[in-house]
Amino acid sequence: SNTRPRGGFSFDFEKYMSANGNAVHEALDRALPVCQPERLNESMRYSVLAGGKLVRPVLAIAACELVGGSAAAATPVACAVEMVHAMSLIHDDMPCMDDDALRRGRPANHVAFGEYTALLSGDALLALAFEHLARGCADLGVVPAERALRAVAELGNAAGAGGVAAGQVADKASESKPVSLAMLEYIHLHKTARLIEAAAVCGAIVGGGTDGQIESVRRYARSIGLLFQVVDDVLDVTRTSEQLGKTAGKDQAADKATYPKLLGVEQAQAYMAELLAMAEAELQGFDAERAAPLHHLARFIAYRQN
Ligand code: GRG
Repeated sequence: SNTRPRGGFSFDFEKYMSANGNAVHEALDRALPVCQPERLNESMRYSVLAGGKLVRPVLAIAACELVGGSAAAATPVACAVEMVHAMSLIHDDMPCMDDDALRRGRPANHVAFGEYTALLSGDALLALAFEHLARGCADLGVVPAERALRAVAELGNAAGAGGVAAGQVADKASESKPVSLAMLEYIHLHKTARLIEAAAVCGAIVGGGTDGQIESVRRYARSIGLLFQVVDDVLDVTRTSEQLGKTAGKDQAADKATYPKLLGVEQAQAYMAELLAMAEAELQGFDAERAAPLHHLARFIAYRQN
């Protein structure tokens, strides 16, 4: 996806994703050393270091660069957000939640390490996220303390009762019940979009963005976060059987509310286009070259095929 837009510069999105993804992977590897207690640390490393697409960390870096910050300044935020994401997946797969034995094509954390270790490695990852964010910003010396504190507060709100945990409670509580479009939107805005939003917002905060820039980034990320979920729902209906074979087991429970079920496939697809347009509109006020990664990321989410 090498494109040469109006500005005359070229931008290679795949290269951007893999270069930044590799850097984040190395930083996460350093943040999670193999140490005592061995089993707990192994369990934490198992879920953080294996196979995630690292969309949230790359988004944090891109938002930081959008407002003129360096990728290095965003690295603690990028790692912290991925730790929160990984712990949410560990807990999500546990028997008291979705009870999934597989994650990213291999045994879920509680299957590989046992239930209490999975629960505790999730807890430890949530704590480490904030330790790492605070310590990482302090050690770097390029993020003013006031900005680091704002990022800590943003991530805390996103993970907790104002965000992911709230979305998950609402999701569980509405299982096997009729779900309104407003409730479906509430669930996805909290369970999925809020952490994506926090990744971008924290990136823009540590990058030195103005309040106006940070709020534009927030609206951009909220739209792509919701888009991520609508696309997921639509792919679930439109995926060909050949693609289904590759992702067997990923299709949703028959009784789960989805956008295509509530809106119909065509209207759900129209909503996807609307969310993409809303996201890209937020980037208009920024330097085109610096905004290129975020344009590509939005389209990557909108046009993915599985
Ligand atoms: C965060 C404090 C706290 C508690 C967790 C279990 C729970 C409460 C929430 C569930 C959150 C959840 C599983 C949301 C779905 C998020 C989602 C869209 C995951 C898939 O994201 P990808 O595709 O995954 O980025 P990879 O595997 O690429 O990392």
